[in-house]
Amino acid sequence: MKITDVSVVVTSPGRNFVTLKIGTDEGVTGLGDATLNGRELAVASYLRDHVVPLLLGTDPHRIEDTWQLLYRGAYWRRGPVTMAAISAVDVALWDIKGKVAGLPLYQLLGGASRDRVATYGHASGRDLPQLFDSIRERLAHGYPAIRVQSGVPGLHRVYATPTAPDAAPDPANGFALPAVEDWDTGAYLRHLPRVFEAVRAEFGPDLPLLHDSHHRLTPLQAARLGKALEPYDLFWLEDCTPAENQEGLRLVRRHTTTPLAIGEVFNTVFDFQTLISEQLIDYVRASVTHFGGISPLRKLLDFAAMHQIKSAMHGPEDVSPVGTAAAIHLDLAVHNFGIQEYSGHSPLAHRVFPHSYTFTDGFLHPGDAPGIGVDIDEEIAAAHPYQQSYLPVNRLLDGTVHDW
Ligand code: GCO
Ligand code: MG
Repeated sequence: MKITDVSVVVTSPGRNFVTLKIGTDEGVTGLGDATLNGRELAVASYLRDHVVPLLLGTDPHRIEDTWQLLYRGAYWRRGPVTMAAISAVDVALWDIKGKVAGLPLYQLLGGASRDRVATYGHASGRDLPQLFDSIRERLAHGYPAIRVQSGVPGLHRVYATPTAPDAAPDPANGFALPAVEDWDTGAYLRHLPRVFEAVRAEFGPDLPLLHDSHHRLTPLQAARLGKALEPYDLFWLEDCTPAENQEGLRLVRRHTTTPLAIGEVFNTVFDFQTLISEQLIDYVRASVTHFGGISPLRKLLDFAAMHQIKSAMHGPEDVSPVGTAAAIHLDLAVHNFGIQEYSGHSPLAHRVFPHSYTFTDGFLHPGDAPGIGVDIDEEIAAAHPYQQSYLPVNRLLDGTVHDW
């Protein structure tokens, strides 16, 4: 079997996605997700200009060899652009292998370890009434766990929450340039425990609640927040501090038993080496799309399993239905599954990417179509071309750039 044609489809059915399509001399094709939110065209070029020529004429069954060729053969290794490109190739080749075998991908990964995949959904509000309505709406969809994000008094644009009605016009004018959000760590640290006290009072002690600090705290501030949230028994506190400084989590761990989730921005096992070997985290947030694909992520999860650390794959809307499907197959198969983030996609995105996975009452299942079970409607995709779009940037009240 030989790879005979490879194409990169950049489309924007409501938001930008980059999809790799690999065709073979036996007519079997495979898809992979190469979407890197805000830097999509860099990955599309990395694939088109540097990877595609290396794939043509090769055997699509040699997944591990191709992965090692693309990782080591580039000389310059790691990084989000490189690893998103390699991920797309890896998943497309697993898709082909499943189709040739006539088996859904999870069967090639050892078969099902569970009947269905538990998810968590996003709830947010500028204030408590709005937040409570959002939690109720997620619960109505059946989500067994809820991520809670809140506005902060005095701030106008805060990550993952509605913009304040009295916010000044956005100088970025939509997403053509990065929107500028504002931040005050002290106000956030004082406010958040009160939010979770109110949420627990309203929704009771049992509902699994998650929160994402989105890389914004120092290790000491993260330790303080983790300790302050202990009475509210969070399922996890995510990205509590920029974890490139893996050793910084030692300080957090010394002060709090609030479970910690880290790693959506990481793309190789080395980014997790200390975090996992020293038991500094409880959940690995790496996604198939950004970590180099199925092949390396299953190895990472085996490493994590040695330390009773579980999976929690990144799954917002900017992981495409192709990347989502690949994740759900791995979720179903691995033993140390924790939870799957699932924001869903627009109806138009579902038309561009018809798929066999299902979302029912808060749980996902990949379906039993051969491979990853996703197709791409290139005609609809072509009707929705790429739109320049950036992630926001974050500034402190004195104007200093801060982690977003
Ligand atoms: C999450 C993430 C997202 C990211 C986004 C970046 O926990 O889902 O933090 O909100 O910010 O995916 O593209
Ligand atoms: Mg996050």
